[in-house]
Formats: sequence, C-alpha cells, structure tokens
Amino acid sequence: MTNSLNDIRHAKSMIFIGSNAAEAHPVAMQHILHAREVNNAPLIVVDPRFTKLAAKATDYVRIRPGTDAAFMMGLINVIIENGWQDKEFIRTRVAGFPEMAAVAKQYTPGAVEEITGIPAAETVRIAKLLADNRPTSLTWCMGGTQHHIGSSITRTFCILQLVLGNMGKSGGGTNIFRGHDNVQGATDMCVLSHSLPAYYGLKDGSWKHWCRVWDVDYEWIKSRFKAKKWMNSKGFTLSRWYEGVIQEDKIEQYTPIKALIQWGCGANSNSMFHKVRKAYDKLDLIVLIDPFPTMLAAAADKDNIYLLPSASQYETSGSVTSTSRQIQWRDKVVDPVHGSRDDYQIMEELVKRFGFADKFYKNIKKTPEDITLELGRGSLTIGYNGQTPERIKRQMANWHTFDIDTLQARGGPCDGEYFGLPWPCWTEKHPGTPILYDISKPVAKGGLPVRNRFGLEHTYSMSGRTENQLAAKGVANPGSQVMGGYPEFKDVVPGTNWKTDLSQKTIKVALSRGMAPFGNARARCVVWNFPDQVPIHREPLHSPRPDLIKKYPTYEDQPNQYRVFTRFKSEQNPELVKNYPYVLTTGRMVEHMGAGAETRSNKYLAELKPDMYAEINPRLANDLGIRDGEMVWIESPEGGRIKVRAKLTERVDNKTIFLPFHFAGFFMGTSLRENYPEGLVPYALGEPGNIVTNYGYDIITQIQATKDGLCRVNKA
Ligand SMILES: Nc1nc2c(c(=O)[nH]1)N[C@H]1C(S)=C(S)[C@@H](COP(=O)(O)OP(=O)(O)OC[C@H]3O[C@@H](n4cnc5c(=O)[nH]c(N)nc54)[C@H](O)[C@@H]3O)O[C@H]1N2
Ligand SMILES: Nc1nc2c(c(=O)[nH]1)N[C@H]1C(S)=C(S)[C@@H](COP(=O)(O)OP(=O)(O)OC[C@H]3O[C@@H](n4cnc5c(=O)[nH]c(N)nc54)[C@H](O)[C@@H]3O)O[C@H]1N2
Ligand SMILES: [Mo]
Repeated sequence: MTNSLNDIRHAKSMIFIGSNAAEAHPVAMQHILHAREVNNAPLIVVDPRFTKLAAKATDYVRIRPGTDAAFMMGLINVIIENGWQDKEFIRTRVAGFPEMAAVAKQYTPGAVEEITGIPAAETVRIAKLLADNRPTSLTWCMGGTQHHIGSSITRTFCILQLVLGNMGKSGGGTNIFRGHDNVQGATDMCVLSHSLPAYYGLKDGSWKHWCRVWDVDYEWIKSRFKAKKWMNSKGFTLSRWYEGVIQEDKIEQYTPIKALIQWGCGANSNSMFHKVRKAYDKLDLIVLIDPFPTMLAAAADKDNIYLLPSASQYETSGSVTSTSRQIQWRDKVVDPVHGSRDDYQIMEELVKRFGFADKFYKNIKKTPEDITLELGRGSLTIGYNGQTPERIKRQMANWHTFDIDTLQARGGPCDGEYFGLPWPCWTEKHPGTPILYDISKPVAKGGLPVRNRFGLEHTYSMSGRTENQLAAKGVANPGSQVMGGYPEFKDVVPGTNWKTDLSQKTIKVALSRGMAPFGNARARCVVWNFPDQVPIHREPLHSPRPDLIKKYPTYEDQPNQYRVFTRFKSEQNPELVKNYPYVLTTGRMVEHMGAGAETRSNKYLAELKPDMYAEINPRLANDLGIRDGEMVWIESPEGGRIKVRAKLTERVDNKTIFLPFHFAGFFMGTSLRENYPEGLVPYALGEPGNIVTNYGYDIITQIQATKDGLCRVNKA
C-alpha cells in the first residue's frame, strides 16, 4: 500500500477493482465513505458481482472475470488520446512511457468492450471521471490478483496511477487492502519461498547478510542443504507444495516431500483441494499447529497426524504490521488456555529438538521485544530499523494524540511521528513514511523518492530507445543535496551498500544529505525481465470465449516454476467451455474468515451464516430448473464436484457462478464430521469451494487462479 487507509479520506475520486471492502475490510469503510460523502468523491467499483461495496458506489462497472488488464489499458489509452495524462510527472518521474503507450493504443474502447463486456462509452466516461477528479485513490484486492495474468493486471493499475500523476500524493496511490491483520508483516518477513526476510532474495550475498545479522556461520547454514543449488533456488509455493508429494508432473527436487507442517493455515484454502487431499495419504508425517482443527485434521485420514494446539493472538504479544505498513504492538490479554502454547514456545521446542537452539537464540533473548529488534537490525531494505519496541509501545500508550486525517501525532511524547511508524522508518528518530514516493517533504520528515533498483539507464528491446532510469533534473525531496535523480548509496563503509551496512552509517549519511539511501529514480512502465514487458490482456486459461483465445492466447508452458512444471498453453483448451459453460469465481463474505476454521467454530458467526451456497442468477436458475435453496452439484473440469445450496441473486450475471471459499467438513457430497477430534467439530460444516476451483497459476507469483475458472451446474 503506497498510502494508508486513513489517507483515502483525501481522495477526490476512488476506484476499487476486485475488492469488496464492505465485506472484507469493513473497518476501512469509514474512510471510503468519508471521501464519498465529505469530498463528494465518485466511488467507482469494478467487479463481476454487484457486491456490498458496489451498493455504495456512484459508478458500478460489471466486468467479465480475468479481463481487468484490458479495461485498464483501455482507460490509459483514452487518457493519452485526449491528452489527459500528467505530462510533467511522466517527463520527470516515469520510465518507458512511449513503449507502454504504443501497447495501450491497441486497447480502443471497442476492443475493450469486446474483451470485458464493458460498453465502449463507459470506458470513455470512466476515463474522463478519473481525469477530472484527481487524485484518485486506487484499490485492488484479490479480484485483481488471482488470475494467471494477475501480476500483469496489477501492473496496469500502477501504470494508470502513474499516467494520471496520482503517485506520491495524498489522496492518491495504489492502496492494496491486504488480507490478515499481520499479513503485511508476514510478507515482510518473507514466509515465502523465493526470498529471505525483507525481500533480500536467495543469492549468496543475501544469505551472507542474514548470517551476519544472526551471527551464524554461512558455511554452517550451507551445510544444512543437500546441495548449494537448493539454497539459491526458489522453493515450492503454498499453492503447489502437494505436487512435490504426488509427483504427477515434472518436478525439480531431489526427494519427494515426506512431511508437512501446516502452521496457521487452513487446508481448504488451496485450489483443487481434492488433489491436495491425495497428497496427505502419501506423507509420512503431518503436523498441524493451529488453535482450531482445520480441514487438514478432518481430511487427513491418518494415524500419524499431530495436532499442536497453538494459542491465539490474545494469549501472546509482539509486533504486527498492518496493510498500511504501520507497526503496532499487540499485548497479551490472558495466558494461553486449554493447554495450548503460543507460537514462540512451539518454535522453541522444535528448534531445541532439531539441535540448533544455541544458534537460533545466539544474540536474542526469547522475548518478542528481542525478536523485533533483531529483525529490524537486518531488514534495512524496507527500513524496519527505526521501529523499536520502545517506540511502538509508546505510540500504543498515546493513541489519542494521533490525528485521524494525517496520522501524525500532535504534541505529546510522540509529537511529529506518524502512527505505526510506517516503513521505511530509517532511524530511531525518523517519523515513518506515511506516503511512498512523496517528494513534497524532506526524506527525514517522511518524504521518499522512487527506489533506484534497475540500473542507471536501459535500452528497450521493444523500441531500441535508451532512457536514463533516474529522476529528471530538479526533481527531488526538499533539502536534497542533489536536486535531481541519483543512484543508491554504497561504499560509505567500504564493501557495503545501504542495505548491507549493519552499522547503518550509510543510511545516516544519506539522510544527513537530505537524500534517500536507495536513490531517486523513475517508476517503470516496462519490466524488461518479465514475460510481458508491458502488461497485456491474455484470456483466462479456462476461457468462456474460444474466439478470444486465438487473439489473446496465454503463455508457453513453463518447465520449472518454483520447482514445478506449469501448464499454460497446453491447458488452454477452447473446447472446454462446451462442457463447462459457466464462469466460476470465488471470494469472501463478512461473517467468515479464510478457510473458516476459526469463524465456523464460533457459534454466533456460524448461526449468521451456517450454510455453503452458490450464487446463481435467477434467469440461469430458471433455465436450469433450479429453485432458490435447492441443492445443486457444481462440477469442475478437474474432476472436483460439490453439492451446495443454490442462492438465487442478481449480484451475479447469468453466465457466472460465485462461491464463498470459507466452508469445510464435507468432501464431494460426504460429511467428514466423524473425522474431527471429539468436542472440536466446527458448528458450521460445508463443501469447500476449492474442490471445484480450476487449474491455473500466475506466471510470476504462482498465485492460484481461483477467480476465473469454468464449471457446470446440475440440480442435485
Ligand atoms: N470477512 C472477511 N474479511 C477478510 C477475509 C475473510 O476471509 N473474511 N480475508 C482477508 C484476506 S486474506 C484477503 S486477501 C482480503 C481479500 O479481500 P477481497 O479481495 O476484497 O475479497 P474477495 O471476496 O476474495 O474478492 C473481491 C472481489 O473480487 C471480485 N472479482 C472476482 N473476479 C474478478 C475479476 O476478474 N475482476 C474484478 N475486477 N473483480 C473480480 C469478486 O466478485 C469479489 O467481490 O480480505 C481479508 N478480509
Ligand atoms: N477459492 C479461493 N481460495 C482462496 C482465496 C480465494 O479468494 N478464493 N483466497 C486466498 C487467500 S488471499 C488467502 S490469504 C488464503 C487464506 O487461507 P488460510 O491462511 O489457509 O486461511 P485462514 O483460515 O485465514 O487460516 C489461518 C489459520 O490460522 C489459525 N490461527 C489464527 N491465529 C493463530 C495463531 O496465533 N497461531 C497459529 N499457529 N494459528 C493461528 C486459524 O485458526 C486458521 O486455521 O486463501 C486463499 N485461497
Ligand atoms: Mo489473503
């Protein structure tokens, strides 16, 4: 998130794409509605469903799932054709604009209508609305990402904001509302398979950096791997770990996966869950660390599954990072109950038994405070070093001194600081950075240019043009010693740079010169190291439009993506729609959370939403002879089928079926109630929507394409 939830209060218009904030982020609604009511800001909602957020919109745009890139490129094209782009912003702070504009030209309003179903005049109208009401705050959520071109789609959102000059401005920005309360923190700590904490990557230099932080011998870490190659290569992703067990496709690994630990993860969040379940039977060992028995406990029909009851967030303390990059301290309310232990204690027991507790705790005491300090010492890339537990706790005690509009403390012990010390917070005196890329303020006061990450200049293969990648002359934060673009800081301490100098002298020198440690560059419209240098539309893998597959085909198959062969072209079968005629999309409801183990085990929430259902348009239901509340079978091309209640609603159009994914405890028509530990059966059980989600993964991230599959529907 470049800005913050609160900053949306300053928006002059808002566009929400693939986000249903009224259900998934209800607390943010106060800021959205503030901008809508007080600033009279248009609220544009782009979604295949008429959601609860759409009900608050001034402009609802119904879009065919998986086609947002075409719509965005269409808006960009109309903006450029009419000269509505922010020419000065583009001239000084954007790279690759002409190359991008040449691609956008192909997305005429007519072409956009053909792909997305959005009338041509509507694309022109929305483009003008955005041009007339700047800055726009742009939010996307999972409707934008969970596609095989999810990374391209999200890039089009950023490019739109660059073209309109809405970046680095209060009321503007790209504001991705994140998932769990600490999911930003979890991402920053990189519980992902392609990087070390704080986005350092997997190269030797990154390992050596963290070895220095942990004070652990690099050679020792290396010796823990079967071969060095594995240390430097991406691991399996959460979406496809099971393929390392079942080995149906070509896999890059030295031995099949034998054990599974699921730690705070509900099993039925995986797409094609019926295939995932097959892997359980092949594993030697399964461990579930969770306050509740998830679908894993019910679906793994084995004697060798261990359930370790973990304490909840109320029974432990520590730092958490919110969607707005704000760090807060969470206090323990009660000691762990029912014989559970908190995650730190469980980790400690594991580490002890593995025999490396001496190294794990070498420089830290086993307290959340010490852990926060250690991760701050190493996480220089994103400026996690200024947020000491002491500062965070002081803010918690002085909540009332912060202003709801600016997030800044007015007087009191935190005077001038921004709430949550949003990262980057470069030093223990830095107030935090509330808006990324904002060059209207000095860096030491929370301003920030764009990071120089991709060299000093680049020659585009698309055009042969060479462009300086640094910001133009005259463009820098107030007080900068260099008034214009500059590269990242290095060799202040010889042999180090701003992100590896653990003395943090480099950072301090940069700040003392009014400059950002990571340089002052341009934001890229062209990503030359991605398969699509400029984002384009590609039809969903399982497309309802065979005619468009020819025009906008998917990628070539990828032999090794995060260790797994990934089908693209060979999966995109234009005939599929004949047997699976409806688009299947999935998502959330306000009453349940994620895979649902927590909320379905809460009797009040379970009472509000006890049943799994499929949203079906009444017109389609009438054609299929299905009445409201009757049971239907939904079937996927991958052999998954679920029996659920039909919920007739005009929220969806007559070609689209929507499923919530929060239910579990049934499996393709059969109840697994008996499999739960005694006394711990959730109050609400139902079919997992993910049994019928389709094959498909994003080309860059491997996120599951759970929002644009195909299915068929029959009366049960
Ligand atoms: N109550 C509740 N709140 C939650 C969660 C929860 O489970 N329950 N989960 C949390 C988590 S982990 C996350 S990541 C967030 C997710 O928050 P959201 O992403 O807002 O939630 P979703 O319902 O998954 O998807 C949002 C919308 O995307 C639409 N959509 C589907 N396909 C497309 C498409 O191709 N294009 C467009 N433009 N829209 C599309 C869907 O119709 C849906 O309305 O919510 C968080 N908050
Ligand atoms: N079809 C479909 N599938 C999806 C999505 C979709 O939109 N459609 N969305 C995807 C997204 S964005 C996400 S984030 C995932 C979410 O998928 P999951 O992360 O699997 O879902 P949650 O139910 O939120 O899982 C959190 C688990 O952590 C446990 N837990 C809570 N507090 C603690 C704690 O302090 N310690 C420990 N150890 N455990 C704790 C909870 O009981 C719960 O079982 O689902 C993904 N899957
Ligand atoms: Mo999420």
